[in-house]
Amino acid sequence: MDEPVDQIEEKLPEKKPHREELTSEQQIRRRTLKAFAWFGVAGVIPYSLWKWIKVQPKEAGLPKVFREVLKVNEGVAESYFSNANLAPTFPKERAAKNVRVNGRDGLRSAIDKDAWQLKVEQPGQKPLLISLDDLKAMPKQEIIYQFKCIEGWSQIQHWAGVNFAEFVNKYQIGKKDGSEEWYPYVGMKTPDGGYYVGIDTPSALHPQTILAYEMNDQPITDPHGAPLRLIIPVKYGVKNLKRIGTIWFSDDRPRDFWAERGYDYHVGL
Ligand SMILES: Nc1nc2c(c(=O)[nH]1)N[C@H]1C(S)=C(S)[C@@H](COP(=O)(O)O)O[C@H]1N2
Ligand SMILES: [Mo]
Repeated sequence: MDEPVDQIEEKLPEKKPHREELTSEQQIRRRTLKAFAWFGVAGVIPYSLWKWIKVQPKEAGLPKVFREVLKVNEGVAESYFSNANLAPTFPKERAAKNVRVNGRDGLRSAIDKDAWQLKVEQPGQKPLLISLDDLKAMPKQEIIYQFKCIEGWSQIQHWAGVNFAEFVNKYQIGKKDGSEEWYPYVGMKTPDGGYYVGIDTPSALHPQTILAYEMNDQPITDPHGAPLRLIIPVKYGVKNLKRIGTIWFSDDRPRDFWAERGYDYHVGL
């Protein structure tokens, strides 16, 4: 469902009117396309990303994410930048059949997958418990992309699950009580606490971040993190936590298994 940029442009009026004559929707569209051009993102804006941009809060008529991106250009700050970049995707045939397994921390004890529930915590609020069926009832998003481990291997893999930004939107989590302000960090850990990661919220909200329950069109197997794992293409493998037990939002940087062992905290691509 990719909508090429020139198709978007075709929908603009033939004769280019002055800015004052453009509707605000058209202006946002133009400025958004310009913001993309700034970063040299070539050719195509996937339709899913376009939809995502349109629902972002606006600041001075420009979706906030691009306002933030432009601030980066102005030399101010930082990681919303990654939201303008999409990991390249591949046709299904390219996906590996024998998916590599790496890392069993937090997976060594058995879990009862039928009893499993995702716990979501947020400061000052009662934890939410969400079942796999609740997640499966949401729209399914697939991705076939090159998964990269910091140890030097990579593989084209096929995952599917729930878009993380849609998930937080549905459950109305991630923002500080009664405000539009996001908690800066998301933490995730296995049910036994044996593996844990911290992620900056903008990366978690990147349109390709998924809470995955399928690999190669099948339920995820135990060594790959059944019943639910994180797939976050803007980060190296280490952040793609398998067997999620708890997700929480916080002001403080959550503990991170590999950061505690000397890796860079953000390990972004
Ligand atoms: N629970 C848990 N998740 C984890 C790990 C781990 O040891 N335990 N290893 C990480 C690392 S380093 C990588 S490269 C990927 C590997 O995912 P895979 O086994 O599905 O290839 O999982 C990540 N998530
Ligand atoms: Mo890894």
